[in-house]
Amino acid sequence: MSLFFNCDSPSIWQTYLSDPASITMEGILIFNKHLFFLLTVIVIFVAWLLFYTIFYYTEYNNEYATPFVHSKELEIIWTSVPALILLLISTPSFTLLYAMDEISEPELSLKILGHQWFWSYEISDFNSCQKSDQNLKYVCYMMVLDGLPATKQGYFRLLETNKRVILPTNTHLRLLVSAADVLHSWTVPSFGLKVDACPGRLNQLNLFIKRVGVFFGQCSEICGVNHGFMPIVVVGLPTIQFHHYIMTKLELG
Ligand SMILES: [Cu+2]
Repeated sequence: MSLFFNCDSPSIWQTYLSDPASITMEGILIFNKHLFFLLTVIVIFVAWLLFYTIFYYTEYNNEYATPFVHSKELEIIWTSVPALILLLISTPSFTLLYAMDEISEPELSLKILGHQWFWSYEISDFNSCQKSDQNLKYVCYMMVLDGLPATKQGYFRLLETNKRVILPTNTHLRLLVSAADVLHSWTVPSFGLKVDACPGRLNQLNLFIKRVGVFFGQCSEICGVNHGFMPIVVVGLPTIQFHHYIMTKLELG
């Protein structure tokens, strides 16, 4: 099976957000549309007001200045209307924020550790992991394409890693993020996730991948000279295939 199906890599001159692959990202997209609508209405209204004032209140049209200097009603309106608009924005914003923090019963935990300049991952939720050293621990470095043969040049430049993180779809996942040296940030736009990896601190995230695919991300906290060269690749597999992968990895099957 090719792992290149439905690639969610960024495209050239991409200006819009990535296609959502998690509930969080779907929420972010809906909120983004909501904000964009409000923003467009406000920009059109303010621009109209500005041009109207410039064209109709020039000294050519109005020789004598009016004695109008103050209006209490106007003050009340232009204070309360923006306040109401902010209230209108805050409701879905807080809903989304608290929905992201919602702790569900995770079926799997992935430990993510940022290093200068690579990511290391660990899955140790399986009984056999405790009994032996057969746990799923691996290190993901960026793949340098320059030296590869022509047949393998189809990989994404600066986005591919030597190993891909394999996670099940339609499963509640918990991500535990930390760093070994300096600040990093584990970011995958398709999941709507971005969490700082701080040394000495453990950050927790919830993830529910809704569809199969290959998702790309990059470190998003400046962490040194090779900050731009520590990408993240996550493969979302159907649960049954994920189980098969685990069984083969742990030599249980
Ligand atoms: Cu970095």
